Amino acid sequence: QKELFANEEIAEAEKTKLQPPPMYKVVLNNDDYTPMEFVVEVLQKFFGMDLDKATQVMLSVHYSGKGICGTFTAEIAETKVVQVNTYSRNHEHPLLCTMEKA
Ligand code: TYC
Repeated sequence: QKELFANEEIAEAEKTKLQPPPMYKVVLNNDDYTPMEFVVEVLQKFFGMDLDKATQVMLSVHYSGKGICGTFTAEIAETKVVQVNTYSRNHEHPLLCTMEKA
């Protein structure tokens, strides 16, 4: 009985296009040259993190190689990637922001 209702809901969602949009992780990649303070500034400026959260994420990228800044729909994720990479290049830092399917 339960499965029957679940299947009905899935069928209904498909019919009425209620599937959630595909989501993408926006990823910050480590490098040896970008100053830590600049990465913290980027995380605050483009991802709305407070100083503590931005510092945590920056250090996690620094020690592990990569870190997730957030998960967004395709259009928003693409915009974040372009904003971060443009801002970094304008400040002559090699900081690299990428996206991957969540
Ligand atoms: N590894 C850099 C340094 O030691 C800091 C850094 C952190 C760079 C995170 C990029 O995404 C990054 N100055």
